[in-house]
Amino acid sequence: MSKRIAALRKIINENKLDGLIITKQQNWQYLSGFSGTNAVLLITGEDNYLITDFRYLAQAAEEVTGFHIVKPFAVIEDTLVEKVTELGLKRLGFEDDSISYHVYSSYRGKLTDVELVPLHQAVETVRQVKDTAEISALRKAAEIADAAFDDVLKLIKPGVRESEIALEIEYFMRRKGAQKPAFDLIVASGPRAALPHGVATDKTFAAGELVIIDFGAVYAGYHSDMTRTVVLGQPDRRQRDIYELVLRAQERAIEAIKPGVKCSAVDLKARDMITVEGYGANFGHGLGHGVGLEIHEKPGFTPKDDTVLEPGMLLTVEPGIYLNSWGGVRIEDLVLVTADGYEILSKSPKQLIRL
Ligand SMILES: [Mn+2]
Repeated sequence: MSKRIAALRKIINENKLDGLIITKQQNWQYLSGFSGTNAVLLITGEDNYLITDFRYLAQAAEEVTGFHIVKPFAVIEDTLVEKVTELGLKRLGFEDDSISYHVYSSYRGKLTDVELVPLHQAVETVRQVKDTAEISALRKAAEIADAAFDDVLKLIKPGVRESEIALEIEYFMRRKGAQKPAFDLIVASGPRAALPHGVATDKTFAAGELVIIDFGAVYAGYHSDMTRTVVLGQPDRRQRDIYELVLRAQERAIEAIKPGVKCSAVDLKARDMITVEGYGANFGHGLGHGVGLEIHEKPGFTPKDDTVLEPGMLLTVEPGIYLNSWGGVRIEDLVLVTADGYEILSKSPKQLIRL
């Protein structure tokens, strides 16, 4: 039995369940290996079932081990009801934030003598700690992004559109083996750099502007995430000062990362430094987030997340300062928690690059 299934069995025992249904795509992929888009898993104390539809039967047979693959009669929800009834399960856990009210109501109506127990982020909590196979996929996703950044720098100059840079990065990453970009690429220049999530537009670059580029690759299902801020020409005093402050705050936070430290404490390392310099209100988001099968995962480097770091956790560290109509600076790395500290998986240079 895989470690991942063993962790689920533990959740089943702790909650005194007869079984657990998994309805979130990234969670069924994590547990079974199945990468299709329609499935439900039923994990009992003894056995594992994957129900998918006709389109995916051959794919499931190829990708999945350790599960009975169940052919549906009609829709997968009805097949699940049949299976639960056949196995005589009486207390069934479900994922409370990945099931629609419609589907829940249908189960409620059809499984009249089954107790449905909501579980919150149970598999997501297991997924916080990555194993070696996951880390190597994440490492590769970060490598592809680093290569794309190095490649695209020569194209960033006054008159070029943000969207051309986004397209070039995406094309490069896919040629290097990425399945797709990790999210809609952020290329935000000049005043638009004040938008923390400024997806690339048709705006053209102008001399003297800061440009925030935030992107990642998906490799074998796993996401990378990195941000660099560059300047077109010579930076002025304020651009230099804010860049240096964000960089120092980022490095200070990264240096605090090791097993046993609370996520909130790492956030505070960067936030304190930025606040002391008077820009606390201009850093309005968390310091970072977990990354894996999803671009945003547990845990988070936020003031409220007291999760204790463990080896194998992988998070971004991305402080930023944003000033309306002026622009912004963000620097983001992908950082793995190791047995005695940290390892930075994104390798692109962090000094202010002048183009
Ligand atoms: Mn990020």
